[in-house]
Amino acid sequence: MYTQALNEAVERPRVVEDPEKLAAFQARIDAEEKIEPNDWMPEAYRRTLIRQISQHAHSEVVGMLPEGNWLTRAPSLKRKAALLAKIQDEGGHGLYLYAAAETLGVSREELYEQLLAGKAKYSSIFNYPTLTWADIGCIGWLVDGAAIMNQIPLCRTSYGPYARAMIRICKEESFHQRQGYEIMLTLCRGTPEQKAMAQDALNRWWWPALMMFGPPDSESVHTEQSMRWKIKRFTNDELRQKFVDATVPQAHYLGLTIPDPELRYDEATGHWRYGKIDWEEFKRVIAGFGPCNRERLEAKRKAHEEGRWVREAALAYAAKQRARAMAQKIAAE
Ligand code: FAQ
Repeated sequence: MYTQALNEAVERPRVVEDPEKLAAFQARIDAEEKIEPNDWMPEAYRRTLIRQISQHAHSEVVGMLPEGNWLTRAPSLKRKAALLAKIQDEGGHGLYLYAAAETLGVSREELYEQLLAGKAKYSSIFNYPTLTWADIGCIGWLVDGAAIMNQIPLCRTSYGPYARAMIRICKEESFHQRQGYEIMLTLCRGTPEQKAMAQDALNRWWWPALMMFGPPDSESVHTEQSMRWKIKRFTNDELRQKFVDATVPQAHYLGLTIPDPELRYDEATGHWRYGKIDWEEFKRVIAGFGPCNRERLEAKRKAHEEGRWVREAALAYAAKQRARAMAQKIAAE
């Protein structure tokens, strides 16, 4: 489950590319031109994008589940409305991203089947449980915060449809981050029990949030090539450091303690230095053995099955409309 290196169904035979075309392609990338769906592109560039964009889309739709857990228990109508809107946004992000992936010659159904079969990856972070209301604050503050740090540079990614999708997504993620931080602020200014709940959530989400940026650069198999193609603009470690630098002062403002005894400010570089990340835990989670991997995929499969009649009804309705339009056209001729 959840261990496949690359979506099997979208893997194409390795091709030997024409060196002249490759050089011209790289020159376009170097000149900061956007690559569009009908442009020539190396097969490996196309595969890399399908892999990254589909994993990203899957993350958005699986990411709806941990928050969905708190919809019926949000502490007020206002909180419930905001959470509902946020979760709907994530569904929309999935939609834009699947649509961007489709421009590369793969169908949304094919990609979704890969997810349901447990063969496609999605972000490790969504395999952790949401135990208290403070977890909803932490998801907005830290998970959306990490997502924005990673996604702002993707607005300048070299593939046009992905870059354009990311612009809208980032605007919405920014609202998500603020609603999460505001929940944390309210809890931290509340009763001692509420503040303790906020600290407990931070303790559980901090390290998984750092893992969202992917393995360290020394172990990242795709970074070098993706940077050359300007799909990625920063390495995993660079973005992780930016996130830590931005987030530590926010935790201090909340009066919370980052659960890292080795965290210290490095005057010489102006960066917050953090302790060792448990990469064994990361590997376990992406291999399918995180706390909620099984639950997440089961929920997605159940929703897909329960939505079957809606898809069938929509297709039947569209077919009926087409037949009617055709009959009217014939009658008019
Ligand atoms: N979890 O060589 P690299 C969100 C995999 S959206 C699982 O460094 P790359 C919104 C990686 O796929 C969050 N797997 O790979 C929201 C690769 O496996 P493969 C998602 C991970 O692609 C908020 C292998 O490890 N965001 O949160 C993870 O150059 C709140 C080697 O890694 C995106 O997808 C991980 N954390 O860099 C929704 C952003 N990290 O394919 C709801 C776009 C790495 O060879 C609520 N993606 N892996 O089998 C990216 O920027 C990149 O794909 C990285 C990984 C940076 C994630």
